[in-house]
Amino acid sequence: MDSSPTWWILGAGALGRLFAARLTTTLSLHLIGRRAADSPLRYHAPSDATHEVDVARTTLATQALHTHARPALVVLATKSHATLSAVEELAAHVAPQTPLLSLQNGFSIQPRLTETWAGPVLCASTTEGAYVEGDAGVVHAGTGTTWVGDIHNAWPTLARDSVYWLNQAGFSAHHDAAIVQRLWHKLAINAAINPLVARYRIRNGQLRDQPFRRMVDTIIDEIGPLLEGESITPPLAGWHTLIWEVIAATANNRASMLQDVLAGRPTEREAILGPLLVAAKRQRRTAPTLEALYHDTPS
Ligand code: KPL
Repeated sequence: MDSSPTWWILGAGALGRLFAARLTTTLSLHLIGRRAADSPLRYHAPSDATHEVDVARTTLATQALHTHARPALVVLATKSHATLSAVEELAAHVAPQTPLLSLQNGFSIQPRLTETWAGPVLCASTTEGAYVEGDAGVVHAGTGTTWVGDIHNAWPTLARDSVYWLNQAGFSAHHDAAIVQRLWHKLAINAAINPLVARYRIRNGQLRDQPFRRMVDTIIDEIGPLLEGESITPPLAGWHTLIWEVIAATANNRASMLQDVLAGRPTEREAILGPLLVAAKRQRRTAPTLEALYHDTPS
């Protein structure tokens, strides 16, 4: 294994900063955002300790980036809707075969990148929780697990290498040969939680109260058969148990879509609800609850 490969992280939001703060301890790492900065990242660990971490923060156009080694892998940490344009811009700066690791939510960008990017496209599904604090801070709100694989299971060695470096950096990461299942399960969780909490501006745990509880159950009743129609295996304990367990575990969270709405940013409506509506159409099923949710969610 390469003693210290160079990785770039594209996107300096919460996950980009979190991955950068940890990976910079074991890799040669560049965090690429819209602005370059000299100041260190402030990493607020789950233990409550705050560390100043020296991370090279730069932009794609920065000369400093070009004097360094080309990346062995680029982690895509942009929001789903910003990823295609970011990758188009990236293409001018890296070798065409450079492996990508997509951290995006939903199941929209991953198949598109897999079809169009010349090099390997790995996908990750992570339950790490983080939010940004100011220009240079990231709060690691909850430790989780990260699974890495690729849609056609064509790059198991590369996926395992990436997992190795993630674990070296202190994450709990695993290779998943069935990452597509994992991504759809996460999509189901996000679809049942994010649009409702964003619309009603509530924390995840408040979904346990009426009238939200009933709304969540109705959404799950519609999502389950749709996913099974896409050959997605239901979780062992069933969709309701999986989703209510996540709601309980993240009760105090402001979900990412609520954070986006509160900050006036675009939401991931397309990436999360879009694939479900496409599946409904493909399967010739009606999905009135998801249709309504889509229309009531800001884009
Ligand atoms: O992934 C999440 C998100 O905020 O996007 C959940 C699981 C809903 C936790 O907040």
